[in-house]
Amino acid sequence: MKNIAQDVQDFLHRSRDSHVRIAVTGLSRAGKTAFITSLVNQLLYSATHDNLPLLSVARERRMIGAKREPQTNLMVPRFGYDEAMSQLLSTPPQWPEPTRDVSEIRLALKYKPQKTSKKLLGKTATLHLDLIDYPGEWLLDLPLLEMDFATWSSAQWTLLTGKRAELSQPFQDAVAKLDLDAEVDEAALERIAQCFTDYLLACKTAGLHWVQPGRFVLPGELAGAPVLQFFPVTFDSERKVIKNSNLAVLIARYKQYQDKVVKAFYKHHFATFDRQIVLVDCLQPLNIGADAFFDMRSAIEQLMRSFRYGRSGLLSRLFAPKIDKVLFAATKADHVTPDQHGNLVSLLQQMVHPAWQTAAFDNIEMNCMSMASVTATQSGFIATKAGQQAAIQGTTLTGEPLTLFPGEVPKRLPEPSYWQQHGFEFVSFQPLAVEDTTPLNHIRVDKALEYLIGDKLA
Ligand SMILES: Nc1nc2c(ncn2[C@@H]2O[C@H](COP(=O)(O)OP(=O)(O)OP(=O)(O)O)[C@@H](O)[C@H]2O)c(=O)[nH]1
Ligand SMILES: [Mg+2]
Repeated sequence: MKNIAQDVQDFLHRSRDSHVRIAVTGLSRAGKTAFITSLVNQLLYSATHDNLPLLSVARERRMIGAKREPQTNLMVPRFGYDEAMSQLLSTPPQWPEPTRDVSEIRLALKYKPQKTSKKLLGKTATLHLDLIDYPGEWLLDLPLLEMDFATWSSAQWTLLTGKRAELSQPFQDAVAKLDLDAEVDEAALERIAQCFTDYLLACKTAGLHWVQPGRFVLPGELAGAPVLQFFPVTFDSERKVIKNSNLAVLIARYKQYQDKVVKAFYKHHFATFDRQIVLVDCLQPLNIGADAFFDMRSAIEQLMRSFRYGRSGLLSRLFAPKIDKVLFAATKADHVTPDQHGNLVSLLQQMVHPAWQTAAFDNIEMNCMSMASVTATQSGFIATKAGQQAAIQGTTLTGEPLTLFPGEVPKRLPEPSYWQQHGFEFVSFQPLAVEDTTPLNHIRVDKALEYLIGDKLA
C-alpha cells in the first residue's frame, strides 16, 4: 500500500512538472519489455555517450545523469532490468523473456533546466519517470469492462467463424452439454473453462491477437482460481436466471472478474498516467497472413476505443487520468530496410486512424513514428543483376548469418491480392551484440523520448 506521505510527495512532484508516468501499451509481443529496457539503458548512458541525439536535453549537453530509484508502490515487483540486460548481453545475445506479471520501474533524471521558472528553484532539476510493464494479454480485458455477461458472451460467440470455429470445436461441444438452469456443477464449469482456455491458447499460436479474457492465457497469481472459471454461453438476455444455477455462477464470476481483476489492474496501474506510448508490431502479422493482420487491427481498434481519452471515455469515467499526449510507434523497424520506414509509418497511421480521430477531437496531441528499441540488424546494400539493392543483415535465432531484402511494406491496409503474392518475409534475428560499457543499439528511441518527455526536461 502506498503511504500517504509518499502520495503527497508524488502529488507535489507532479504539480511541479517533475514527475511523469508513462503508460507503455501494446498487445503481446509488441515489444514493451524491449522498449522499457532500452529506454532505461539509453537514459542511464545519456550523460556519458552520444546515444540520444534527437533528445534535446542530451544533445544540448544538459543531461547530468540518470539513476534508478526505489519505486513508491511497494506492492508491485520491480521491473527486471538487470535480468533483461543480462540476456541481451549474453553470448549469443538473447531477447528478454515474455512478461508474465506486472512490474514497475522509476528513474530519476537530473538535468540543467533552461526554463527560467525551473532555474529559480536551483541550478539542476530532477524529473522522476515511472514506467510499468505487464503482459500484453491483460490489456485486452479493458473493453470487457463495458460489457455485461450477456453482451460479452454474444460478442465471443459471434467471433467463432473461420479459423476460430475450427479451433473452438472442442469447447463448443463441451458447452453444448451444459444445462444452464441446473444446479451449479463446479467440476463441469472448471472443465469447460479449461476447454475455453485451450481454445484461446490455440488462437495465440495461430497468430490471432484478440484473445479474451487475457488472464486465462496468462493467469499470473490467479492460476486455478474460480474467478477464472467462466466462459461465454449463448442465452437470451431476458432469460430468468435461477439462483445457484450454472448460469447464475457464470454471471457472478464474470462480474467478479470485471471488478476484482480487470478494474483493479487498471486502477492500480493506469489511473494516473500522463502520457502514453502505444507500440504496434505491424510486421509480424503482415508475415503471417490476412487473418492475423486484420485480427490485430481490430484488437487495436477495440482497445483504443476503450482507451478513449476524452471525458466520455471509459478510463476517464473510472479514474480520470490526465493524459495530454499519445505516441503510436511501429516497433521492430530494423526488420525492414530504411527506405521502407516511411511506408511503415503510413501503414501504422491507417491502422490507428479511428483512435487518432477521437483523440484529436479531444485535443490530445498525437504522433506516429517507427522505431527499433534494440536493433538486431544492420542495413546496407547488396549488388544484384538489377543494380544495388537495399538489404538488412543479421544473425538468425539459430545462429546463421543472413542478408536479405525482406520486402516492401504496404503503405495502406493490404488488398486481398497482397496476401496471394506473399509480399513480406519476417525473420527473427538475435539482438546485435554490445559491450556492457556501451548503450544498446536503437533506432529513434531518442525521438520517442523527445516526444514523450522532451518538454518536461526543458
Ligand atoms: N528486431 C527487433 N526485434 C524486436 C525489437 N523489440 C522486440 N523485438 C522482438 O519482439 C519480441 C517481443 O518483444 P517483447 O519486448 O518481449 O514484447 P512484449 O510487448 O513485452 O511482449 P509480452 O511481454 O508478451 O506482452 C522479442 O522477443 C524480439 O524477438 C526490436 O526493436 N527489434
Ligand atoms: Mg513483455
